[in-house]
Amino acid sequence: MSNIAGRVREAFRGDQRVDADALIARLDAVRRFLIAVDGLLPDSDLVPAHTLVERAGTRLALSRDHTVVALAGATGSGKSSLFNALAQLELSPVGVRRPTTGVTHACVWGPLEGANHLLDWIGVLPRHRFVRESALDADDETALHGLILLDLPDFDSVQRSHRLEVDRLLGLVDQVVWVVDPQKYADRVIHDSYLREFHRHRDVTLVVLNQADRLPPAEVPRVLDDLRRLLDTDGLTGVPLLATTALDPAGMVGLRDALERTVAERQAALRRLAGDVDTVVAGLDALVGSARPAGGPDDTAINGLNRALAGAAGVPAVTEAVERAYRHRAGAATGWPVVRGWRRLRPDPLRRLHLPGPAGDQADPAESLVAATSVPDPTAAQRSALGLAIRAVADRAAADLPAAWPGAVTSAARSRLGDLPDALDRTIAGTDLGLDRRPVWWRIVGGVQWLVTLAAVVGLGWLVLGYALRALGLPALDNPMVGQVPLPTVLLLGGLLAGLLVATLTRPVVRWAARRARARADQRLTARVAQVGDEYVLTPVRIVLGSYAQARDALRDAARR
Ligand SMILES: Nc1nc2c(ncn2[C@@H]2O[C@H](COP(=O)(O)OP(=O)(O)OP(=O)(O)O)[C@@H](O)[C@H]2O)c(=O)[nH]1
Ligand SMILES: [Mg+2]
Repeated sequence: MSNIAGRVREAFRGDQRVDADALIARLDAVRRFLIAVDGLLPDSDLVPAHTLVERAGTRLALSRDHTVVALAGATGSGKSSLFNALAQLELSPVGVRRPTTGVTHACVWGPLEGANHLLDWIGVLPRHRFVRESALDADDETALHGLILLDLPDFDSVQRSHRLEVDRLLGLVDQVVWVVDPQKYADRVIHDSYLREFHRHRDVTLVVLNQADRLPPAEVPRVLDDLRRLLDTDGLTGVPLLATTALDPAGMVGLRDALERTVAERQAALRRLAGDVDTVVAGLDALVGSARPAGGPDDTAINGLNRALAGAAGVPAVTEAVERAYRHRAGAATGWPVVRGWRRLRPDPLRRLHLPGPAGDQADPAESLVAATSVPDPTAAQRSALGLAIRAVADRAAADLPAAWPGAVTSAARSRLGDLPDALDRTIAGTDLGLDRRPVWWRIVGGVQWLVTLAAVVGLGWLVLGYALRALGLPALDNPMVGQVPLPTVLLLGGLLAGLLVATLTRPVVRWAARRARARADQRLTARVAQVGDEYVLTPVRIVLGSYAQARDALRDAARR
């Protein structure tokens, strides 16, 4: 027996305490993680985390004074016998017909009232709940006060309902005592399907080799060693392992001691949940990975996006129209007055695109409210260039993220694609193209043109009057002379020539100024289009990257033991 006691002591290694507040903070971090990834990662990957948050919240709220310990194992290993032996009552039927126990039985040490809510949640029917409190016990049983012991059905059952019940309960209890017997302790089902799955719950796992009395005493250590080796392979190194005999009170001492310690520590529930958090965090780790959160879409991709947006929005067509409109309007303002009217008859290139025409020539208010331009729709090539640019932004932004995220980033980048055409059109319509004010120099040149034209008209009138007087035989006008040429002729020819000269000199200036106006409009339009790209493409991407960073931080907090 001393050998077994030694093993038990060795197995209770570490005795790390789990701080309730630290555990609550870790659970809170899992909750933050779930909020951050909501709608971004597949729900199926998040089921264990949601289950944990819900279960842990309920378990901690129900009772921290009780410790729920389950006896689990294959059929006939002696769970019910151990249960009855610990309770010192025949509570759960023990039989030769297999399987015997079909529903979970519970025995509560201490008053039942406090444990009832917990047992309701665990799902043990009231008629299968028992109380281990008797006046006869005196103080014998006080060491186990707070223990709720469960006798589970067999997990290797031919009855599917038994297995489902066991799987459900193993997710809820605070500690599990795995009961094996000398015949089936090496069975693959128990190791592969159950014990291995519990490797993160070593702190709340205990293994007993029951029916030790069926082995020759000399064989017990050998079987225990063999079982220990199997447990090591399962990842359960160091879990308490002891031999029991349900039929003999002396063969129950080790197990009873271990349970008393568990109850006294009041740690099993916290340790179990801490193990659950470890399991969930390990499962989520691949979803978030250790990649540093990206700062955002990079400049090269953003420039490419802006170019593609400008193309799709028809910026080149608009800026070309701006240049032509400038020439048109400047020509109308500074050209030779005789042909100005004719120029005005030609439509303004910007008005043709339903963009603001010359000052005072605004479209009617209803039209400007709709704010739809007639800028040509993007071509198929421009649309596909935009699609590629958006994908490039998403790809660059998600380049370092784990596999689960690039899809979410691409979806975000494309989430408002349908709204883009209207937004771009409204932006183009609402951009001040810089053609509203008429430059002062137009007025000066226009004024000069009027003056020289007036001079020509005066000269012409004067000459016509002179001819008329002569034709009627009336005394001729005494024309003043400029050198050898009469003044009216100077006025007429000089006015005409000066008008032509001013028009000729103005033309290159207008062309240069039109190019400048085009460049200015291009700058403004590109800046406004970039704002649309920021709002409709980059912001959704940044939101997902922000969620990634939050999820990563939350998971890191959740992993902190
Ligand atoms: N010799 C000996 N027999 C035992 C011991 N424990 C249980 N048994 C016997 O093994 C048989 C099965 O015991 P149960 O307690 O019903 O086993 P169980 O694990 O509850 O079985 P299920 O309810 O079917 O899952 C019974 O005949 C018990 O008397 C033990 O320590 N030594
Ligand atoms: Mg049983």
